[in-house]
Amino acid sequence: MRVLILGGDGYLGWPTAMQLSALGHEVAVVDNYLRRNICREMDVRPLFEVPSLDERAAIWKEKSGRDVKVFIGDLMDWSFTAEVFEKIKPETVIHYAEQPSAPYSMASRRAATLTLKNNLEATANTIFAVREFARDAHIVKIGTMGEYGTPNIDIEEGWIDIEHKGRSQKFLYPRQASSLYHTTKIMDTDMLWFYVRMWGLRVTDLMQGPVYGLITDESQDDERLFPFFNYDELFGTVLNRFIVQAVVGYPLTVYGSGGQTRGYLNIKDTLNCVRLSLENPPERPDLRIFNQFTETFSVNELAEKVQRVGKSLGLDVEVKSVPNPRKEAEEHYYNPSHTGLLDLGLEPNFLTDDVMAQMMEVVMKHKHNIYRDSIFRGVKWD
Ligand code: USQ
Repeated sequence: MRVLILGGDGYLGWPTAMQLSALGHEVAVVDNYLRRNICREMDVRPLFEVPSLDERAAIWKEKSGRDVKVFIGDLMDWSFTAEVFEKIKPETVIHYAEQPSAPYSMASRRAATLTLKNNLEATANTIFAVREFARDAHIVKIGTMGEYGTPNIDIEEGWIDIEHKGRSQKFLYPRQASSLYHTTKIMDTDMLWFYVRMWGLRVTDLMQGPVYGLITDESQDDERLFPFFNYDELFGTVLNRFIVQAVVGYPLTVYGSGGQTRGYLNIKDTLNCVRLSLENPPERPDLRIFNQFTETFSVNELAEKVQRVGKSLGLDVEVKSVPNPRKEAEEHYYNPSHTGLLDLGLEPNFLTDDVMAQMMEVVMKHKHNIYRDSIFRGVKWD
């Protein structure tokens, strides 16, 4: 299949490109290095240097013999977007090309408008380019479980049947996010649903929880192919942060009371969920939604696990509650369904002690790179 990955430089984009390329798909990647630039601007760094996309494609070619085409440019620029889509004529478009940090989106007016503009315009241009150059393409879009927030009722997989005054209809499940970043993902979903109705697109919107991990099958024997691994407050997801904090002797930063519960998944499962969606496309027109996570944990449960596994490796891990910089429920009901991807054949990689110990061992090798000042910045939501 001809696959175009938007946001191919990111934490998930590059590992996805390698996996699909290894499976024999024709893969092209697009990126404008937004994440690299924001990291530089905000003075945060991933755990290890990541070669440029062209360099990574060359390393991958040398190892696998396979080509990944690279396009560097901005999807907010229509002429660039049109040129890429016209050249590649993708059968599947995987759309990761978003400013992905909730804390960054809350940091300033400039960060907020950048997030809004980038995320909505890149999505709009993708939709228009599909209509113009790849009419039948399947769009696989990364959404977020954060679109739903933490409602006091069970979370369904994207849709809910409402009965009202004796009549009924299926609607998008109610969404109420707790950051501007998450809100742009709600807007993306609404936009995609609008154009599914107008133009008959076929879309899979993957409501993903926080991802952890850094090794995938294609990168395990070559660190030059590892993805970005951020542990700073802006771009690091909570478990990746806790692993680094444990290694460097920084007390684990549990925000508030630590009862915040989310659905988590291993980076290997992100790749498998995206691959399963690509291999099993919906018929046109459809907005198919899957909830993409494998297990739920509270922040306290994650901290307790990291502390226990850290101790078994001889690390002295302290857990410390810090005042929550975010506005979010710290104790809440959370029961989201997630059967769609399991039905397609997902075999989850669960968060075992071995998985955490393996992550800690890799991080220990790079301990000298850890930049303590970036671990906690206290970007306030209000
Ligand atoms: N948290 C802590 N301590 C920390 C960092 C986070 O207690 O040092 C808490 C947060 O307050 C939150 C939970 O851990 O309650 C998860 O935070 P996170 O930073 O791992 O995840 P989040 O900001 O919600 O965003 C991440 C990804 C985003 C994705 C989202 C899925 O960066 O791209 O959309 O996870 S979800 O959270 O389900 O919306």
